[in-house]
Amino acid sequence: MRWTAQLRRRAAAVAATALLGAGLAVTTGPAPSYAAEVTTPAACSQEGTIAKTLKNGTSWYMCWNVESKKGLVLESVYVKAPHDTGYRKVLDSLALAQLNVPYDSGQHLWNDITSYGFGNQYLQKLDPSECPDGELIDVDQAWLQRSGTNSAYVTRTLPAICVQEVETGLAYRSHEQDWGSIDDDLLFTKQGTSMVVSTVSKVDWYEYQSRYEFTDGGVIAPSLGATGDISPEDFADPVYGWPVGPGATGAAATSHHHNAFWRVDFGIDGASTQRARYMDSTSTSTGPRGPILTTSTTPVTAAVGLPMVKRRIYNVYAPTSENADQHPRGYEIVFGADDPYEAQPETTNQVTFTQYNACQEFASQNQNPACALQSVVDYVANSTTSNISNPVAFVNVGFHHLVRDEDQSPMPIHWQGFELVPRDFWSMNPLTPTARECVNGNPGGQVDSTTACGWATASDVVLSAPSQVAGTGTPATATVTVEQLSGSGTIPVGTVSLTDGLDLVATGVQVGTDGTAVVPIPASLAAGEHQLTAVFAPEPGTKWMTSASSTVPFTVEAAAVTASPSVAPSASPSVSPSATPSADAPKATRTSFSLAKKKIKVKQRARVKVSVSGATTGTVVIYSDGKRVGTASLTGGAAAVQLKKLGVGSHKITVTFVGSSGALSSTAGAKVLKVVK
Ligand SMILES: [Cu+2]
Repeated sequence: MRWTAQLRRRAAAVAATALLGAGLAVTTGPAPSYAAEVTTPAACSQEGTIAKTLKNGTSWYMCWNVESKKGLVLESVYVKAPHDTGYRKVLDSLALAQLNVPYDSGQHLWNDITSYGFGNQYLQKLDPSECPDGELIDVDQAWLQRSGTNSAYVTRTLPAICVQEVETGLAYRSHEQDWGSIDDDLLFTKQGTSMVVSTVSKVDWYEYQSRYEFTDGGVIAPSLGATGDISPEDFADPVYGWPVGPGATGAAATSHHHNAFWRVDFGIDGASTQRARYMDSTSTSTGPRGPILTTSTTPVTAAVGLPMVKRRIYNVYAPTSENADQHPRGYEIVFGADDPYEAQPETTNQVTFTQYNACQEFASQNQNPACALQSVVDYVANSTTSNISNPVAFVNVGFHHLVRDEDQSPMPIHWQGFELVPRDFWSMNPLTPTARECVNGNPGGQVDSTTACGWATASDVVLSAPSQVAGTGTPATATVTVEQLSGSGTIPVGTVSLTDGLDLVATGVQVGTDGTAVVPIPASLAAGEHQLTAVFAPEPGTKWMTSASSTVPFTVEAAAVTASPSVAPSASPSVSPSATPSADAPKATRTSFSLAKKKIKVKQRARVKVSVSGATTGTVVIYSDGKRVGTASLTGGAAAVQLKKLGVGSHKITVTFVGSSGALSSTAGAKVLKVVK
């Protein structure tokens, strides 16, 4: 599924490139006043690179390193949205800066990062089962291990970083439906994914997952998950905690805070000047139906510690880097659940902004000798800057752990973290579908992409055969149907291209007045498996919009080798001429389908469920009275299809499975669909 989506995107990109090459007009937005976009980010000077293009087309690129105290450090974090031509930098670096754990009894106060660390012996080897569908990255380590008066130089390599793409559910949904109507119309919906980069470190009884999520919507979400076991050294009077053993008065596990700090060194678009500010929305008076909130912006010019305030947004932006709407690109710091610990000065503030200073690496007990043992409080007190231009945020997320019975061995993981959310980094949702790209500013009512952006199309492709022999005299053809989805046109005007992954197979075939184009598959197509996609490119100047078909497999068999005269007639007689190579004969299939409703209204679109036994993938085509009204790709031998709108009357619906190299085609007999006014 994932690869299919990528191929489709690539296909569309190739078609777009082909159009540019042909010198056709392409409209673009106003040029940004500043562009630090790069085709490929600079190679990593640190240990390695993490780069991934997510299912919806958003790409992330960054360098990683594991340091003895901080553990995983991510540097030079770049993002590229599907419609972007290049990458832009978001962060210079991102890492944990402290994990401060004071116990409520006052008996213990740990600083897990600076006193122990997430690297060295604390970094855990990950089992492949901990990184499902992901990639484990080996980390080379070297450190001096002290044990009493002895010390030994330890080197080891262990799989310790997991990089995964995970499902995140609904990314967006917008249904072009009239108010109060239950009729289906254009639906824009997408399921999202994220790249997750994580490590596990074990510090005494607790085990921590350090997790960084990078969503296809451009969000970066650092978080820390605590699991392992509760501290056996911290059982005391129930007034400081909660009983977790039998009975009400037994030993109680002492409550404690987990005060996690991250150091975020912003690098918005690589700009030399960045600014920090925060926006507060406060209630000042009451309007006729509810309170009035006004939003004020406060620039951060000097280093400052800022306490948690409701409805406050912290924002770092690059004044010279503007998006297509002439708004400065930036990111904001967004908090979910946060319970800051205010009993010590360095954990009181939620965000501490400072001017970048290389020696300020940790939020407290700083380990860099140039500003040894300092904390965020000292950074603010010692700062002389009154014009911050390279902001670093120390972000503090607190979690007060009042231990539960359920927190016993192994303790379920509990999370704390925050999000770095793009604020005007793009002028639109980075996943905006083409048909919504023109919706910018006040939509002026219910969004109607039919009139706002152009006329949506859908492309389908059916191959005349699932395969051909290389160099054949009678190549197979691809019949491409371009269907109008919205707008007041009738037959889409433009040309059709056929792509195979990144390769253009055929191009420039005009769509006929019947809405179809027959594209010959070149006889020269190389032997092997191909994944063909049809892409409709509208005639410039029309309101039609581009669309790509789903991908269909196509096999090109190698041409038979002509008998060479040098083959001696004495060829071993033991080879039976009837011994044909065991090419699997295509399997017979059986197609069946059901109509969701036997009777629908003329404004509605019928739905059909198709199942094909004997095939799991391939294309099915739905006909009404012999005319194509829908196609779909099978998933696991089944497909659900929404048909084109049909005229009033009775229609004979049939379904054909097109067949593939491994499965023969089959057709299901007619069912009657009634369409009424
Ligand atoms: Cu805890």
